[in-house]
Amino acid sequence: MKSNSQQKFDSAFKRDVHEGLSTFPKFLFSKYIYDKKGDSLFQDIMAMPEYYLTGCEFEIISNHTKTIGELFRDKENGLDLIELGAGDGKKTKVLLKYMNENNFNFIYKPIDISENAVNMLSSNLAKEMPKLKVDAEVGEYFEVLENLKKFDKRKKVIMVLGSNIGNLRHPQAINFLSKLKDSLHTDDLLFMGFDQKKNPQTILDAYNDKAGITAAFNKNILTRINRELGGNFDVEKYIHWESYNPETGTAKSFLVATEAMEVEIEQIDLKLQFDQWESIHVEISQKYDDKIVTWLAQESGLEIVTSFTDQNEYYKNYVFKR
Ligand code: AVI
Repeated sequence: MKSNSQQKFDSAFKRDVHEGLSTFPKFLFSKYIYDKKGDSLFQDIMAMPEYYLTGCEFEIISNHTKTIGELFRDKENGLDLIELGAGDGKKTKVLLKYMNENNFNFIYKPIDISENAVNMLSSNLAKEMPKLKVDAEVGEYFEVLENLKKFDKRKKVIMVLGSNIGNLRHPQAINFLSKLKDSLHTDDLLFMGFDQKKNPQTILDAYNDKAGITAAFNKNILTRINRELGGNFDVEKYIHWESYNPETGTAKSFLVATEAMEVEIEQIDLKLQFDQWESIHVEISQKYDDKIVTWLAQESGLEIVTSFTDQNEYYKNYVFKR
């Protein structure tokens, strides 16, 4: 077998899995949870009573539809409404409906890494709002950001909902926000959801539901490695473990080996040894407050225009400009 540095992989998935599992402590990137099964488990998570994020953002958008919509409006040339990580579009539809009914001249451009999600959303919108102009795209955020440059002709509003930014560490989040800033012109806006710091128990419950849906969601990454990379993880022998640090606002999820095990992943030529209780770090879900968001904005060259919150102040949507 070649040494790590000499090994060449024909996909980012192979390279990342090899790197993450050859390192100590072991880690995997949460974006790889999302295959067809992962998408469907995430839909189930969003419908769980413990996962308050979706309901809070829906409440915010529903209670402030007009104010948000009118911030987006451009009377002269219309606008392009670009949504990164659109998912099922449930929350966005409230805004789309308002904009449609109030004669906004706009194109809705949903972008998601999941082809499945994009196809479902497009056919859904075609049925529910036949007059809406939709131009959907499948892709990774950063690749798509490059393509955004072609939307330079008129006002552009970029939306990133669901506190998706929370799955990035602060340096990556600043990098992401900076790239978004680079694609904004003076009148363009960025509308983004940030889950807020709150009672740590509420956060732990959201990521550690009793029905075990979040556990199944995280373990899906091992199932995917087994299926796509010829791995032999005994998935049942790992438990899902959630932690939340109220000082930093970081929720972290781990998969923990309940016994010492050997694992082989054929396609990346990797033999692994797990000690009993050894962990794989799978995901971070960062929680924010105004101080952190203000700092992130400053570091990225963005200015906060305004923000909207729900009754419990669990969640906030911020509007930024460059
Ligand atoms: C997509 N992302 C913002 C979710 C979150 O809250 O971090 C993913 C998730 N992981 C477990 N539950 C939900």
